[in-house]
Order: sequence, then C-alpha cells, then structure tokens
Amino acid sequence: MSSNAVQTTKEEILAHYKENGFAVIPNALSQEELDYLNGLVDESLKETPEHWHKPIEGAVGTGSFLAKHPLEMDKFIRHHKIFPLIQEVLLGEARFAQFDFRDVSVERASASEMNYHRDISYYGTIGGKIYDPENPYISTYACVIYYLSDVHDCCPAFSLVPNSHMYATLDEAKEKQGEAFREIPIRGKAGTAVLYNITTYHTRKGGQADCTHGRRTMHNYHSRATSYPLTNWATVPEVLALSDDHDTRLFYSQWTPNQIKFAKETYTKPIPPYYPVHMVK
Ligand SMILES: O=C(O)CCC(=O)C(=O)O
Ligand SMILES: [Fe+2]
Repeated sequence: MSSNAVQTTKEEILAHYKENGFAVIPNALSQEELDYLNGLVDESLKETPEHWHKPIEGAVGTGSFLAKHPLEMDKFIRHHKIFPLIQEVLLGEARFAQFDFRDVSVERASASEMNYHRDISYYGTIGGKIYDPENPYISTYACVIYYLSDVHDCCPAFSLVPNSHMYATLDEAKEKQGEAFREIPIRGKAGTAVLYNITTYHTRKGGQADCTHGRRTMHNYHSRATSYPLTNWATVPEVLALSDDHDTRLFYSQWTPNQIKFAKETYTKPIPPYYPVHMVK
C-alpha cells in the first residue's frame, strides 16, 4: 500500500522534518485509540449531522469534538507520542490553534481533489512570518494529520512538495527547485501521522474512480507563542483554557476575538484580566 518513506525514531523524524518540512510517522495512534475516535465520528455523523459542514472539495468536517469531549480530545491534541515532536519543531512554544475531523465518503473519493496551497490564514496575511528562518525547523505553525482509515493507492491522499515553504506559488517552486521538485503522496495505515510545516505546499489528491474506501482524518494545527493566532473561529472550552494546570492554561492561551466572545458568552469563571475582555464586543 504505502510507497512513501516513513520515519520512526525521534532523530529520524526531526532530521526529515528539518530537511523537507514534514515527516510521516506510522503507528502514531494505537488500535484502541483508532477504535475510540472512529466510534465517536460514526456516532456524530449519525446522531448530530448538523455539527458537520457540507462537503468542501469532497470532505465533510467538524470542529465540534473539542467542545463536546474537552479532556478526552486534549489527550489527542497533546498526544503523548506526537506532542513532544511538535514542541521540538516549534521550539517549545506550541500553542493550540485548530482541531477538526474530516470524512471523505466512498462516493466522494474521486471528487475530493484540492488545489496545491499553503495554509496561511487571515492572521498570516496581515503580518507576521509565515515561516521562520531563525528556527532550524523553519515553522511558525505545524499541523498533524492523522489517518483514521487506511489510505491505499486508490484513496484520497495528503500530498506535499518537500521544502517548498519559501516560494510564493507552486509554479515558482517548480521553476526554482528544478530537478529537486517532487510531489509526495502520503499513503499508510490508519494511525499514521503526517507532521508538516503548514507553509510547505500541499494538497489532497483525489481518489481513483474505483476507490472503495474513502478517507477519514483528524487535523490538528499548532501555533507558536511568537506567531499570530491561526484562525479566528476555533474556540476552547473553559475546562482547558482556564485549567488549574499551568501547562494546560498556557497551551490554550492564544486567544482570538472570537475566543474572547465565546468565553464571555459561555464561561462560568471570571475571565482573567490579562485577556482584553472589555475591548471585544
Ligand atoms: O485533507 C487533506 O489531505 C489536506 C487538507 C488541507 O490541506 C487543508 O484543509 O488545508
Ligand atoms: Fe492545507
């Protein structure tokens, strides 16, 4: 099934990420974790379809799980195997940015192709570095995509162009990288994690017309203390953002205007005065 190279030791993962802007980690999630997550996704698709957005480029998606299962999802967001690697590439400054699930059905597999792009949100377009030349790992943000289903040759597949973060367009990457330009589709078993610098050009390749699997994924974006927030929509439940645990509070502390609004509307504890609560309507 899988022809792409994988990295397994911490040293290999970090070296590959440093050189290419990504790493592929097999067995990041255990079978028990996969069963648990797939069970939640199946249940949510069935019981609360209104929590899922309509298909975008073939994938339905939801960001609702963090609010519904905060402590359980925090264990995946700061996963014991993967989070230490994220901290490494983000220089110990990792901050929560976005967490969501996507599902491409068998019927939509072949219509799920995206265009090559870099993930640069609103905040990334108004200032701040979209990559960091001072960071040996280049990243101002890092994302992990976990495959929750096996990704075979026929399935929709995350695909990226190694070390392409500095180019303004994919064409420029092609031209300047010349012979070195490569597109790498990532295939692997459920439980595989792809860790990548979000300004590395990437896409979702569509599945083949005869794909009988579709694809399910968990997407987890991390910002850095010294980066702008990534989105203005992701919100964090009180039990995490106002946790008594220092590391937890710090990790969930990169608040946006929408997060402040959400906290004002839903939190029971007073919002600490170090957030500009009175400035946000
Ligand atoms: O689903 C994928 O494989 C890629 C998704 C992606 O790049 C995005 O949503 O920005
Ligand atoms: Fe993307």
